[in-house]
Amino acid sequence: MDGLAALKAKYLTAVADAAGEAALEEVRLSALGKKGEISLKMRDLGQMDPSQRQAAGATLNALKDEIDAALRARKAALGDAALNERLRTEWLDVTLPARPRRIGTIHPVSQVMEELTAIFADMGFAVAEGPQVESDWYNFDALNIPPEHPARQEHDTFFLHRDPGDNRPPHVLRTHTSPVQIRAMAAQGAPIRVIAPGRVYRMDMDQTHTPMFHQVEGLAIDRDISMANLKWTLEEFCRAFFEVPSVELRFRASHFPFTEPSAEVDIRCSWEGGQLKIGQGDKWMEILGSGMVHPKVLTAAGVDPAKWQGFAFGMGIDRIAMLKYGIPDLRAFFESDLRWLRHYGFAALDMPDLAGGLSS
Ligand code: 2U9
Repeated sequence: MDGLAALKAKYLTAVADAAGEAALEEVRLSALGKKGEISLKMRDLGQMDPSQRQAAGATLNALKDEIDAALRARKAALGDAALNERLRTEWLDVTLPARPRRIGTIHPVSQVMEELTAIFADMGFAVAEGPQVESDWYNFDALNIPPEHPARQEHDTFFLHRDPGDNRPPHVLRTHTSPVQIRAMAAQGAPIRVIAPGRVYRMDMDQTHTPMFHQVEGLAIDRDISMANLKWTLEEFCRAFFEVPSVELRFRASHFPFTEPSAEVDIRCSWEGGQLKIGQGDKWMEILGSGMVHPKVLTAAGVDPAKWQGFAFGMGIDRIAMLKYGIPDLRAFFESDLRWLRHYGFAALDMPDLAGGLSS
């Protein structure tokens, strides 16, 4: 049994040098495995005579036990080191605040309503609200829209069902938010400055029209309000809303039953590479309608047109939302597609205000 001391030194060194559990297992196999060096020496004992075998057997067994013990100790040490390394790297600070997770988003229409409310509030306009089901008096008569006017026809307006013989005046889904302002004037009188944002309904459905859409209308009545005040107000609004340093508006004579004179308003813009720029360029785009409130409308709302006068305007919220945020398809607004909402929606709690930059 020569060389046992060398064998012992070789394996104890190999055990100490094993860098990981796999290397250690290789050392175990080459020493104590079925064909390992120590195991083969054990097998050789069979060829020895009994006296030699007894002495060599005891030495070999002691060597085997010693290597086995070294292997176990090294294995335990490697296990401890691996655990310590995991404990060092895989830690969790349970005192950290929870990760914010967006549960939902603010619809572009809601965002734009908040934005225009902030802008007009800054100019002294209050928000007025009213019913979406209106009597035809508030929706049409009070606004100087005569019975034969096309907007009153069955195919443009949603009329509520009436049983045969029920002769109460018809009710409609409001076709504009103007009745809200009739109610506000009737309740508050003049002077008054309000905007009326909200849902309106018209029997129309194609690429650019949905049967329900959103409008904002504005009304300012005082002793000496003029078209000049209207123009300044609309310019201020457009500059703040489109977040550009300056805008230019162009008034084109038009006709509405509820305003006299009436004007459609275009904004200077450019279209380059499919990109709309507001405030510069050589194109004009219609964005709203406006005018001086018709004396008959003031009278219907209980305001004396000999003492008071003022302007009104109206615009489509969905359309200005599409223009500002580059949203191509109107109909997607009302499809409740979560992917669309996540893409075009706004973070909750990001309330627009003028000081903080409206949509930043
Ligand atoms: C009262 C008196 C007058 C509101 C006005 C317009 C012109 C107008 C359209 C814009 C696009 C409707 O959404 S749209 O299709 N509106 O052109 N609206 S003046 O005039 C009023 C409102 C209330 C008491």
